[in-house]
Parts: sequence; C-alpha cells; structure tokens
Amino acid sequence: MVRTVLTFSLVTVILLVAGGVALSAEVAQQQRVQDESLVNHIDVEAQRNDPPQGAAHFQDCARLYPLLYGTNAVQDGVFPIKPESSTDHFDVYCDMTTDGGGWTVIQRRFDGRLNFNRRWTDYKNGFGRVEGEHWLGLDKIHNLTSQTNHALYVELGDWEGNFAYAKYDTFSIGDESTDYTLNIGGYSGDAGDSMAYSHGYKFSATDVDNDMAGTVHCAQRLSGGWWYNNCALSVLNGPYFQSEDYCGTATGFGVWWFHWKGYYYSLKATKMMVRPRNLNSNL
Ligand SMILES: [Ca+2]
Repeated sequence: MVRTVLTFSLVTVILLVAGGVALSAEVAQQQRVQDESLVNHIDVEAQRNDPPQGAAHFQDCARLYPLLYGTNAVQDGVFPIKPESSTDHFDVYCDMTTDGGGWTVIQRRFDGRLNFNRRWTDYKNGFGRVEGEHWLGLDKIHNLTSQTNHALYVELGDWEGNFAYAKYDTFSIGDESTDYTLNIGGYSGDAGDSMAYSHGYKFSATDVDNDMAGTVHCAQRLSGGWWYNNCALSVLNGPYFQSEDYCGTATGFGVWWFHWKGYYYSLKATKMMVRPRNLNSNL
C-alpha cells in the first residue's frame, strides 16, 4: 500500500512537471467534475451534454488517478476516457480505491436489475449504465487492453457479506475478427482461478455459439455471454438470483465462480476491471 501511494506520488510529480498549463486546465475541469459529484457518481447525461471542449481525455482510469490524487479528490465515479485506439471518448466507472486504484470497470453487478441474457451485438457494444450494473462492451474492452499489457481484477461478493478476488497479470481480448478471443494468465488472489479454463477461447452469446461443446450452446444453456470452453468454471454474466431464490435450485444457473463457491451458489456482486500492468511495477 505504501509502495502504491509512493508510486502514484511520483507519477503525480512527473505529470505536474510535464503537464504545465494543459494539466492546469485539466485540473480545473476535473475539479469542476468533482464538485458536481460529492457522491460516487456523476450525472452521465450532463457529461454527454457538456463534453470538455478540446480537452485531451485520459486514456483510462489509471491515467486519471494521479490527477485526482494530486488534488486530494480520489474517489470512485464516472469519468469520460478515450483510449488511444478509440475514435471518441466514452464514460466509464473508475474504481480509484481498490488495490491502489486506477481501475477501469468493464462489468459490474450488484442488484440484478439489468438483464445479461443478451445477444452478440449487445455484448459487442455494451449495455446498462456505467454508474450502475453494466457491461462496458467487447469493442471498448479490446480498445482498452490492446495498447499495453493489462491486468484484470475480479471482485466477488457473496450473500453473507464476504468478498474474494482474483487478479490476473495478463488480460486482453482480440478484436471482433477473433471473436474477442481471451488472453488471460498470471493469477493471484483468494477466490481461486476460475478463468484459466477460458484462456484462448472465443466469446459466445445467446445467438452466437463459439464454444467447444459440440452438442451444447453454452451461452444459451447458461444464459449469459462469456468466453466458453467446454462451457466454463466461471459465469459472471449468468442470470442474477436474489438470495432467497438461488438455494436449492441446483441448476447450475446463476452468477458463479467455481473455485470460490462452486456451481450452485449464485453471487450477490461482481466487478471486473482493468488497469495497465506496469502501473506499479515499472516506476
Ligand atoms: Ca456449442
């Protein structure tokens, strides 16, 4: 933790020296954004109606973190970003408090209000609102993770108030021509490694069967888009069950992570988020 703080301090100093006037403008802009959002989210419509004209957007939440840190404004929330390979900026939810912060959230569930049993196009483009339950979208995840080496942090919550995590030092997905093939490795954490089984496999959705199960359409059977092998050891986009509903169903449906709670425990909360891998280690 101390190392992380020191790292971000160093980054802040470097940015302050290098950024000059441009940074001051960004500080003013971001401070305005912060002032408008004393709770943990920003009015997305207001953001869309009032984009920072001519302002250089940060590529992701990790690049934004030093600015917030330098202005004592570190908090989770919605911010516009623009990855290098993106033609336009878009809003994301930034987790600035978990494991050193700087995480760009790509998936989040916590109350079951959003249906994840969706077609390819929805998973490609994203759905939900970034301040709530959402899937950021495969194209955006590809854009975020294709420029530099990225890490993935998966946070899981059960119905008893416990949390577990799985962190991967390697995470990226190919573009649509590869069917968003998953590249994942370098596990650490206390949830167990339930995504290695999906490494190297394509994404499937309810209308696209790219899995390795010849007679089964895994995304249809498990009701959620994912990187299916001969189905999976984790399905974080499956149907959401309230706590009173999942017990005893024993169907294998739900939002589950095999190595933590098995196939028959549908989780209360999930969060998947990405960050450049070298953020902490190379400075
Ligand atoms: Ca199949």
